[in-house]
Amino acid sequence: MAELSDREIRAGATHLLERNWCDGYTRPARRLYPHQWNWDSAFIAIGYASYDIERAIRELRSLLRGQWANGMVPHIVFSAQPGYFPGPDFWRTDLSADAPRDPPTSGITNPPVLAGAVLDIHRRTGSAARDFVAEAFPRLVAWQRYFYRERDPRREGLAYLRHPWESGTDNSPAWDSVLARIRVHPGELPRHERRDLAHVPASQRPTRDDYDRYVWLIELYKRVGYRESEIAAECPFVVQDPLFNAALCRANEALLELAESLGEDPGELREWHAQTTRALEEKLWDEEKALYVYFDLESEERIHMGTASSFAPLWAGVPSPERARAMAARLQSPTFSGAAGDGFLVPSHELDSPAFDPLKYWRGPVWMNLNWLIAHGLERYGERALAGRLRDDALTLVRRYGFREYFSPFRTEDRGPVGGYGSEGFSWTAALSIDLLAAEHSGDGS
Ligand code: 2M8
Repeated sequence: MAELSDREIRAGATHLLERNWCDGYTRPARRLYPHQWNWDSAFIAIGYASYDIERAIRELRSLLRGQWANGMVPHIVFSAQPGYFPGPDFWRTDLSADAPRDPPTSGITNPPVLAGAVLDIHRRTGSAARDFVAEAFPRLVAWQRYFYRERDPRREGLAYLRHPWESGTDNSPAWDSVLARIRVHPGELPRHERRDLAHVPASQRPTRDDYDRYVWLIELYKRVGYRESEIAAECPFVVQDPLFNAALCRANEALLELAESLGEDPGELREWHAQTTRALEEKLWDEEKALYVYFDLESEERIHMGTASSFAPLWAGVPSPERARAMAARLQSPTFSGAAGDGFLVPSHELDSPAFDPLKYWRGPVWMNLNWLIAHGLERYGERALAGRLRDDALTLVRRYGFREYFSPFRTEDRGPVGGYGSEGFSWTAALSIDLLAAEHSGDGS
């Protein structure tokens, strides 16, 4: 099988990002995702930062244009590009007093990876990007404050999600039992038409039932004018997620470093950071699985599922060294590495679960962004060989199959289907390949 060389990956990735660039931001994929997505832009900016700082800054400035008056940075900032559902006319965020009128946005958020991207720019440029960093800092703090004020009613230090799309891992099996609670009655939803199925086979995308529930939740937000307190009272989907909260923690860490260099008061950041670290440890750690799991605030029960997100707290430096060792062992166990230990890491869901599907989006495939952040986490704990395996697996998948949206975790056909799936020309796969190659060549994975 012909494989791309490092040089071809780098050239192909920069070329792809250029093609996906569209008037001030980068489309995650030209046809499937034509607008600006929040955490995509953060990963994409990390890729740009290694060869074009100005482009990285433009990307993030464009995203921050969508910030709401309550601090929330929405998961999509819409452009005039057609062909995506749900678009601005469906979200109707003009019903909220907090949403900007221009640009239109979605009415939910995304894992806060953005602060880390700003820190990356700051570390690479020192004082050269100081204006941008100083402008972004208060906005990033406002976003954190939004999470602790609006998404943590019990003041536990954990933010809840109120839509599967907020997690970024849209159709993860972790949401199945929570979504099952939403009964959609015939004729209850406004007419709408999915656009994703024009680009990717239905077998690789969320089901119709999933979409009905995604839409049902949007209808609820519109009915209450996007007021958080009313959503909190009515929403049946309120979940604490280990990746989202690891990102929250990582953002506090990044902002603490930025505060120090800008001479800003670190007070509340320090408190948030300590509180979220502790809460992840106490509430989401599952001793039996040796992983972090999810908590459903409606049923008051844990969702005992291991996913790629379960490893994200490593990236934020949350686990104790003992727990980190146990997690590294878990990653190499048949549940994640396959019976023969030769699967591509990290499948988005446990291989031995009945819900696992190697090709269906967030129910099994390997995703570049998860490998990237978990590899960073393993480095923090001195697990260099395993971190190297994650980077290597991600790059091998790109070498073989190109910049696909996701990949089967199987290495050879005798185990199951192999290959790249979802959209072609996917921006964060390209951007993070550039970053991984740079780390490999500097001999420094951190
Ligand atoms: C996917 O999600 C969007 C909805 O936000 C979709 O399916 O239309 C997810 O993979 C998400 O993590 C990602 O940010 C987005 C754009 O790449 O696509």
